[in-house]
Amino acid sequence: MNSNPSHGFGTRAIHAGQQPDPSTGAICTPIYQTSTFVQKSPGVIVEEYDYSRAANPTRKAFEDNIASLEGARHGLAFSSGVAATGVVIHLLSAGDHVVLCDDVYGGTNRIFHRVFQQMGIEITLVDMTDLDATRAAFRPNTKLAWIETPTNPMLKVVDIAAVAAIAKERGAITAVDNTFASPYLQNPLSLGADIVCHSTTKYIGGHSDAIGGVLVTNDDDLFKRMKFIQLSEGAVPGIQECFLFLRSTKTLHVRMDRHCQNAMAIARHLEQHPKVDKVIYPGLESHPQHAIAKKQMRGFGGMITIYLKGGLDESRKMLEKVRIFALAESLGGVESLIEHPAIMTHASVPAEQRAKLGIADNLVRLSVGIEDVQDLIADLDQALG
Ligand code: P1T
Repeated sequence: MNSNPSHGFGTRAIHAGQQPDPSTGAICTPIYQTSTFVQKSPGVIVEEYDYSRAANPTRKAFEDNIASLEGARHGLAFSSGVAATGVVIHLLSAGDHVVLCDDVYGGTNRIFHRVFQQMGIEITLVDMTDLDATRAAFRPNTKLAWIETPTNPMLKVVDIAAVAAIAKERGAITAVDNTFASPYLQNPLSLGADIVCHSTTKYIGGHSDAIGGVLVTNDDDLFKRMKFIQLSEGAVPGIQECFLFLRSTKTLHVRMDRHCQNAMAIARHLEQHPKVDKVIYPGLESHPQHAIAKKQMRGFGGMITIYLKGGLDESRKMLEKVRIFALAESLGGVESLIEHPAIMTHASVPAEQRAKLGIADNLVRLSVGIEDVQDLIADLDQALG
């Protein structure tokens, strides 16, 4: 049982990074629940393992698996998506400049502006769907372009190849938060990005039962530097989490197909709904970057953002009435979730920026799960009714 880069996604999802346990034949990679590893003689270690903050076999299997799914040579796992994000920013030094996608997860916005800006990192927010504005945002000291696509929560689609080419020309690296697409739908390294980041809490974990993050890269030097930061800062995932993520990637392709199918049906339904003002979904022809989504994604994902007719009262009414959709932060699990970005996931984004982005009181975000779609549609209809 093994896997190589020429295998299809499903085969790699199930096999990459794993082989039967050599001592027992166990088909699943064991949970190596150990903090340390016995040495034969001082400094003489078995394989690469001396201490689990540095490396652990269950974590290594997950890191290799996710690297394979992104078409990368190297993978690194972290205790959360924001921990992974922080490691990329730690590649920079005071005085360096970042061109940051203007619409990103609230916690990403917060770590850039409220943790790293005060340490001397300079930041320019830009609407990366506007390539002229993006080009103009670069400065001589720009070291990093941070893309999120599709964006959270406005589902803007950024042309990864175009922005990565601009960054390269200007001597900066490009990192892409690929959480909303998952490696099944989009592989930014193949489009010129240097680093891919995921919150594995979302589609990769897929069951809303674990928090984690990963970084992958093909660049040996970036890998060495990020591995050093992983070791030095120690924001590594627990071993049980690594096992859960490794178990979950085996069904990622099957789950994502259903997420995409359900989301498309719901987006089309809501487009016709009298209580809905506007539906934002990259798979709809009405989406302003639909052509880019078609070019760089293999499917349009499970996230939908809608504007209701009305304001906060109408949003509250709907969000309190859902029965199958659960009112909760997060996304990407098998169960459908719904939330209010302005009050919940993006409350930490300054009100002025929220207003600029369109994160209004009548904006509602859906994470469409893999339940039966007719039940989901009926639930939304009764909640809107
Ligand atoms: O929650 P954590 O695993 O630390 O991941 C942070 C993160 C990073 N990137 C994106 C695109 C994200 O959406 C998130 C987390 N997002 C939510 C919790 C949310 O409800 O949007």
